[in-house]
Amino acid sequence: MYLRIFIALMLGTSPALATDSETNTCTVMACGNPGIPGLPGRDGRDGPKGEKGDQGVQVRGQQGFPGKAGPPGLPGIAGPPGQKGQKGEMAAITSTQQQLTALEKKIQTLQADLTKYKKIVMLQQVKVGEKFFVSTGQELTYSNGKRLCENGGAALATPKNAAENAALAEIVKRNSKIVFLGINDIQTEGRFVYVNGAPLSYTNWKQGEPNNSGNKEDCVTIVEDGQWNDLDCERKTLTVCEL
Ligand code: MAN
Ligand code: CA
Repeated sequence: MYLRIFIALMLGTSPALATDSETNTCTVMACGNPGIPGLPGRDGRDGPKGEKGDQGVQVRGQQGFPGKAGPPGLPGIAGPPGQKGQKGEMAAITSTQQQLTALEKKIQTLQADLTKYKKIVMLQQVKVGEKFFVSTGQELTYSNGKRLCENGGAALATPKNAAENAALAEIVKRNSKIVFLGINDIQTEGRFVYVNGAPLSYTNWKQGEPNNSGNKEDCVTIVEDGQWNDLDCERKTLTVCEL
């Protein structure tokens, strides 16, 4: 500045004529001490838009609380029926108790029946040694009685000794009915044999018997006193079998 002023003086030109962006507000003669700074200028215009910045690091946040329950859905189709459940304990006990009571009642009835049948059997049969004489309760001809016994796996009563004869006589007395023995002389008149054809090993004829009365007595009966009498095979007597 001072250099310019000096040059101006030397060239005879007025510094005032010198125009300059820094000096056009004052003249050489007017410049003194600097004045106070002026007010700030107005804001400049906005600059051009900057480039987009880098995407920041994205950190996933924590899961939030569950939302409220939605409205209930429509009912589904009914499934197939399940398997039958087990009986309740009490029901099972009650059922067992009822079955037990029913069984006890049945046993009582059976016991009463058994006692009765035992009496019936005792009255119908007599045991002598290993042999049993059993009454069938039926009055039949010799052949029908024989068949009845044999069909039952037995044979017509055939006492082979005094003890057996006495036992069979007991049944005759109880029933007040004579009984056919498993003895006959059908094959040969006057020759009595067992059903198997063997000759008799024991007899207990009543005095005067066998007399073949009417020439038609080929079978043998035992009467109440245990004695024997030959009789018509077609007569009907109490059928007693032996086992
Ligand atoms: C009498 C006797 C027996 C005979 C019977 C027939 O009792 O003559 O010998 O068997 O009659 O009914
Ligand atoms: Ca006779």
